[in-house]
Amino acid sequence: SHAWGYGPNDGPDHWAEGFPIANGPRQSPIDIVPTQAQHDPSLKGLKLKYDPATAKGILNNGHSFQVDFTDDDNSSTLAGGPVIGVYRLRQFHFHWGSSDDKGSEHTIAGTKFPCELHLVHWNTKYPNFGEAASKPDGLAVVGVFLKIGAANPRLQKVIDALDDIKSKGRQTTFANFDPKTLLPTSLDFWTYDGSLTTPPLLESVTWIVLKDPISVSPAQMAKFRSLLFTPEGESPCCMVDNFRPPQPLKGRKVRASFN
Ligand code: BO1
Ligand code: ZN
Repeated sequence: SHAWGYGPNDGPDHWAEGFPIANGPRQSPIDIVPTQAQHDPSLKGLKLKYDPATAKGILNNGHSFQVDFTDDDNSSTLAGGPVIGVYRLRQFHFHWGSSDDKGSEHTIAGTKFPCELHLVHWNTKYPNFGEAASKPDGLAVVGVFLKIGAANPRLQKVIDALDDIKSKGRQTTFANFDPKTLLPTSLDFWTYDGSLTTPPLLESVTWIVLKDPISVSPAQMAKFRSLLFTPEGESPCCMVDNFRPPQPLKGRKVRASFN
């Protein structure tokens, strides 16, 4: 079957069996080597416009947890940066490790962070997320690293919802939340053409990886790690190490918005 996960028998090394694009030319994540990135002064500033009223729900999908947004109008959008046109926010989610020395998907010159936030947007030149997800310019994902430090009060509303979605398939309402509050002060970024980092691994993502991390405390990370990959009634398996490692660059260029 094509059931996939992060374990020894269904993890990233097995994904190509069901999803041969896993070995394609523009897979994500990658190791970003800042000295190899080219500053591109023609890149525009990122324009993020998020309406807290579009936050809808929070779901444990068995691979991560995601906060979903209504995307039936342009209330919450990304424009500028490397993209042409307007992209709508669909959801955000995280990837993290079992310990603080791993967990991010992108790495910076080999440095791993304990967690990475992904804000997932789709190009409004297509009718919906599903159609956009198969187009080369269909999706734009903003990646934000988390580093261990002070407790992040802007994460607390998300973290306090996790008790209610411990197991796979659980969901609850999540209203009135502005994801812009999760971003660092500087919107300096690297950008490259890549893919979804989970099956179906579609090569449809313009990646926008922010240079500066946000903080998360050890206690906050512990709450992420107390989620379960498993549904109620199965032997509990903690949701940790839900990241794909860096993939071959295969001649792609990474551009920087900053010097
Ligand atoms: S990621 O940001 O590259 N880690 C990523 C990976 C997979 C998805 C999204 C972002 N998957 C898609 C699912 C769709 C779902 C959509 C929005 O996320 O394939 O079925 O509708 O939640
Ligand atoms: Zn992701």
